[in-house]
Amino acid sequence: MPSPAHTLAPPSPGAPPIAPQFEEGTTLDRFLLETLRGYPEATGQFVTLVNQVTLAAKLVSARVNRAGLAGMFGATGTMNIQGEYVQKMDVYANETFKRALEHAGVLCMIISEEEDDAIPIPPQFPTGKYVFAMDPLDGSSNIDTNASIGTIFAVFRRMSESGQGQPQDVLRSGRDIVAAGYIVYGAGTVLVLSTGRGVHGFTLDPTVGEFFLSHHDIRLTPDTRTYSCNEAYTGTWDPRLVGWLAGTKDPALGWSARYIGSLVGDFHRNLVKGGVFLYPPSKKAPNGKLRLLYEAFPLAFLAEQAGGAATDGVGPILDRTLASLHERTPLYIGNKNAVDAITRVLST
Ligand code: P6P
Repeated sequence: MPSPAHTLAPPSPGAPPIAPQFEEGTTLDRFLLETLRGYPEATGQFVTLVNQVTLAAKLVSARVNRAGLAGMFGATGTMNIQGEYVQKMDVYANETFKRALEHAGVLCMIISEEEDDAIPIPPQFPTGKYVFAMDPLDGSSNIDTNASIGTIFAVFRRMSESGQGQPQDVLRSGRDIVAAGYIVYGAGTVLVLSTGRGVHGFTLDPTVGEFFLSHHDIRLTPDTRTYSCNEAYTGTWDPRLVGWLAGTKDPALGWSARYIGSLVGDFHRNLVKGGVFLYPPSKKAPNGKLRLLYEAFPLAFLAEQAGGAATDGVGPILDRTLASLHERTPLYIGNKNAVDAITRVLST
């Protein structure tokens, strides 16, 4: 009989779900079932969605871990809409997530960094109530160096009534996101997820094929003394930002720099240990390099859920409304006081 600490009493009508306390070794399935028990409207479609995401994550993780042996290093020779050379692993990850998701009857459309247009649900499968936007394998150019890479995703509840998703289902405000997460394929494979009640990390035990709760309620403290950016581009940055960066060089302040050049790896380190990540506009990327829908939006959702912040230099990323599927944005994200300081510098 589970102890009272691990069994959610149904919340009184109108009360928010009680944040359950979980012991280590809790599986992702149990975490979802017990957490979502507090959502009377939960229909099980979300649990199904997450289960299919974790299936795809296990398959991609296994392939990433032996990419060098499976001939999966390197590029395919083709270029995607982003003007980037598509890596073999990008194609594998994109196909694996699509195949895992499209038949589950929980989505009305999928948007992928790897595909120009929104992906409809094949006619032989039922549609569902969610929209799934993903970067199936961000940072994949780093795979040949064994650096951490990852899958990033955001989930919206559809606006249209039924059938295939419509443009209004995805051209949305970041505030409409109902869940977001990423899977980082590194020394271990870790799924970090938020459904709007905090941020939690689950580590894959490949010997049993289960994700187990490993990071309960990840929090970002207000301050940090770590920054992540590609300093080689500061020559084309806004001078006010160059001034902020120069200020971190004061030895009395004790700042340090950490930058992998793989967004999920950089963000995960900053989420777990603290840090502010900057990808400003530059001559090479006048609107910033990172994509709003399936990179900045989901990571901003996680950052805010963890007590941090994310802006485009003007205002909160989540206040933005998507105008086109693959639009880019500047991104400043991490511990709140550092993000606020950068935003202030850019507003004076
Ligand atoms: P740069 C990887 O190509 C990526 O899209 C992100 O994962 C990463 O944060 C960024 O580009 C790195 O860009 O210009 O520093 O190589």
